[in-house]
Amino acid sequence: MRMTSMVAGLAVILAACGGEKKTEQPAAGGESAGAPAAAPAPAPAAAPAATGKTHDVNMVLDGSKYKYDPDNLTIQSGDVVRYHNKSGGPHNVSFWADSIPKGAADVLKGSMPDQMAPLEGPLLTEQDAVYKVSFAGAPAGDYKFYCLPHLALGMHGKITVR
Ligand SMILES: [Cu+2]
Repeated sequence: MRMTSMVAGLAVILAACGGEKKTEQPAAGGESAGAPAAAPAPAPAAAPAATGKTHDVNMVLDGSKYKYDPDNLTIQSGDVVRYHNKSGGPHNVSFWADSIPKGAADVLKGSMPDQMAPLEGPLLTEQDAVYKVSFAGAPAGDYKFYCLPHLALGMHGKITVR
């Protein structure tokens, strides 16, 4: 009896593994069963859409300490990070060009709105203003960033893309 269920269990696992397939095709339409897909809108190759989770990072003045909270997080390529101007602003998000993976600068160029300079996000002055950075298509590795007005005061952080 025992043996039988073990074997059955194994078979299920094997089937699950064998059946796995990485489909990167965007599920366009969905209704077009049968009809040969007449080449719908081609997917834009330049800026892949963010498909993953959203992470929140607060930019705060905590006592006399300016910081990102959290200042260290791990995300997946395809995720989005939202930076919130909570207190002690203006704050911004700037990435060090030499502290991001190869190829990341090109991705961030397209996924950081309103850059003041390459890899330098705008200053957020309004309370609760949000700055969104998409990591769609971002290569894996560490992305170190800092707040331009508060770098000297130690306001910096790190995102690890897996
Ligand atoms: Cu700041």
